[in-house]
Parts: sequence; structure tokens; C-alpha cells
Amino acid sequence: MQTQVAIIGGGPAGTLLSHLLANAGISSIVLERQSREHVLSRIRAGVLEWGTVETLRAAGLGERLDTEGHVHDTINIAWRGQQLLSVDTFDMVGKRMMGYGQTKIQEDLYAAADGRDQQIIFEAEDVALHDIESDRPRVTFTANGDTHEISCDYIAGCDGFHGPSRQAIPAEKRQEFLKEYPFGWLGILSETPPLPILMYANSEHGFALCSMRNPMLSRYYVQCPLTDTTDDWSDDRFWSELFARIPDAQAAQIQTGPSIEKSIAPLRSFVSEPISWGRLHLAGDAAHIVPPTGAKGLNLAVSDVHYLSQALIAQYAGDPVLLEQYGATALRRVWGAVRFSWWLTSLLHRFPDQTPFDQRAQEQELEFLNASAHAQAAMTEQYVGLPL
Ligand code: FAS
Ligand code: PHB
Repeated sequence: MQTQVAIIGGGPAGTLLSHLLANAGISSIVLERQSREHVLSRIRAGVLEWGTVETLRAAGLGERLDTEGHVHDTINIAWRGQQLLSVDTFDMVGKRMMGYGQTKIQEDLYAAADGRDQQIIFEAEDVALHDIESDRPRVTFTANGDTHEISCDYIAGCDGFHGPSRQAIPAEKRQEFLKEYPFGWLGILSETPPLPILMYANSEHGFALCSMRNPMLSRYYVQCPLTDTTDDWSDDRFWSELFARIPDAQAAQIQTGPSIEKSIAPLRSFVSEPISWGRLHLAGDAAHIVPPTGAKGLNLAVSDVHYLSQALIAQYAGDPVLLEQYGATALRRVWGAVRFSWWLTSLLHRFPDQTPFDQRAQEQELEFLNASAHAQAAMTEQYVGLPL
């Protein structure tokens, strides 16, 4: 098999990259380990930076987004039980956010791929990268018991944290930065009207987050010990913990109901450098992971792909500079989001070894944030997304 760009990973990064390249007349083949249905069954991100919205619209992927997406223009943080800070992001920095589930983005990307006969090979197994330092790299894989080989100009590693692409960069050439948080997020979906606002909460019981997917689909999270499993969390226990962590005024607006999805995600900050090696270029979770506190993971995948697609398009047009600079360009924005996500995670969560002093210091920082427009502006410009 021949193509210009072999893309490993059929999640948001890989499929958006194939879409942007196709729009520029550049061919690609996407290899995805799971089935299409499995990828679409994942419940993940829900908040899009405006840069992500504009990238999707410019790529011709904005139709459903604009009809079903929910524009957010406030950041809401509760603390000490009854305090609530609300920052209008548009008044503060002239930008809004959009609530639109990652699952819907993935559906839109697959539908667009179908519309252009994009080759996405699902259930591809034993994917392996070869000759990435040559000018004719290869990818081998097995599908339906047969072994196949793709000869290409470039390989895009969009295979997430557990994929093989990052490992194809020689270990002695990689520097990995890792911070693992001593808690996870237990998330549920319920077919109930969501709280009208997206709200984070710091409480002495732990972190909570109230979000949404649509007017009849709520998304809630509570921090939980890493040792917990979903079996430890009945719906009743979830709701009572959520209500213990948010102000009564917001709890009174929440309609409970049975969970239709329940999962626990670990939290980590991770960056691997470099993200380019020979003809291999990483994008998205293959290169970095952020705790979901700052709603950055999916948005960073989009910004990486924005830079990588522009670099490959320029390369094929005879200008190699953007591709040579891709790693540095993408990582500059990645580290900005990594630092912000670490800061917000450290501010809002209760750490196992936390002392009463630590809790009071967190609450004092939230008091200062509440009192200082300058502090709010600094938080807001990072939350809505630094410029691409
Ligand atoms: P993805 O992991 O989405 O996609 C990688 C793809 O590569 C997968 O489909 C995988 O099956 C495939 N793959 C892996 N190995 C392969 C192989 N050997 N061969 C072929 N294919 C292979 N972000 C937020 O902003 N907000 C959130 O609330 C949030 N919640 C999350 C919850 C969970 C449980 C997880 C895991 C992540 C969450 N994220 C969240 C982050 C998430 O949205 C990612 O940032 C986003 O999916 C990144 O997209 P990709 O880089 O495409 O990686
Ligand atoms: C979500 O809606 O899933 C969501 C919102 C904000 C976050 C993380 C997740 O920071």
C-alpha cells in the first residue's frame, strides 16, 4: 500500500489530521486498533476552546457543532461550601467556549471520512513503524489475519498514550516529564437536565465538576481515590458526594437520575520530547497528557494537528521550515496548557496528605482570585485557550 502520510490512530487527532490533509489534496491512510463502534463508545472531553471551534468550522466540520453545541461564556468555581466565583470569559478576554462532546466530534469526523472515501482501517493489529529515519518510512500491520505494509513519505503518530509511535523514537533520545496525581475522576452521564452552568468545586470532601452534553444529558465528576472502582460507587453514593461538594444553591437545581455511563479516569501530566523524529511526527495524547481539570486534552490534540497539517501542506508545497519547527511550535503551546492544567488541578483537588493549612491556602488563593480582576484575567485567557 502507498500513501503520502500514514496516520496511526483513528481518534480525534488522527482523523482530524486525515481530514485537513485531504482538504489540501494530500493522501493518507488511517490505522485504528479498535472497531469504529468502540472508538465511538468512549465518553471523554466536553469543552472546546474557541480556537478548536474555529479550526473545525474552517475544515467544514462546523454544521452540527453550531446547531447542537452549547456556547459557554462563564467559568464558575465554588469553594468553602457556599462561595461561587463566576467569570464572564467574553467580558474578560473576548472569547467564549463551546460545550460539544468529543464523541460527537468523532462521529462528525467519521461521517466526513465516509463522504470522501477516506481509508480508515479499523481493528488493525500489530502496528509497527519502520525506517522512520529514512526518506521512505513504512508501517506494517495485520488485519483479518493478513499482514500488510504501507510505504509512505511521513508517519503521524496519533495513537494516544498507549500507542507504539512514541516508543519508535529511540529511548535514549526521549526525555519524558511525568507527574501522576494521587486521585482519579469518577464521571457519570445521566439523562437529566444539566446544571445551567459549568461549575468546578473545591471542597474539603474533594473536587467536583458539573458539566453537560445537551439539554437532557448531564456530565458530572467527583474526585475519588485511585484505589476505587466503579463498583464502589452506587448512584446514590455519587449523588450524595456531589451534593456534599457543591453549594446548596446549585445542588437545589440538580435533578438526579440513574447513571447511563460510569467510569474512573486517572489524572496525570505527561510530556515526551522530542515529538518529531526523522519522518515520524507525534500529535495529541501520543505526545502529551494533561489532567482533564483544564479541559485541555482534546484541545491540545486539535492544536497539534493544526500545526502538523499546516507543516505537511507547506512541505509538499516545497517549504520545509514549518515541518522542521513543528515540534518546537506545538510543544510551546503544549507546555502552556500543561502548566495551567497542573495549576488548576493543584488548586481544586484535595490531596491525600493535605493538611488544614493546605486546605486554607487553597481557599485563600480562591478568595484572591475572586477579588482580583487581574488574577481572573490570567486564569481566563489560559482557560479559553492560548492563541494558536
Ligand atoms: P486518543 O487516545 O483519543 O486516540 C488514539 C487512538 O489511537 C485510539 O482510538 C486508540 O484506539 C488508537 N490506538 C492506540 N494504539 C494503537 C495501535 N497500536 N494501532 C492503531 N491504533 C492505536 N480531555 C478533555 O479535554 N476533557 C476531558 O474531560 C477528558 N476526559 C478524558 C477521559 C478519559 C478516560 C481519557 C482516556 C481521556 C480524556 N480526555 C479528556 C483526554 C482525551 O479527550 C484526549 O485528549 C483525546 O482523546 C486526544 O485525542 P488523540 O490524541 O486522538 O488520542
Ligand atoms: C466535560 O464536560 O467532560 C468536562 C468539562 C470540563 C473539564 C473536563 C471535562 O475541565
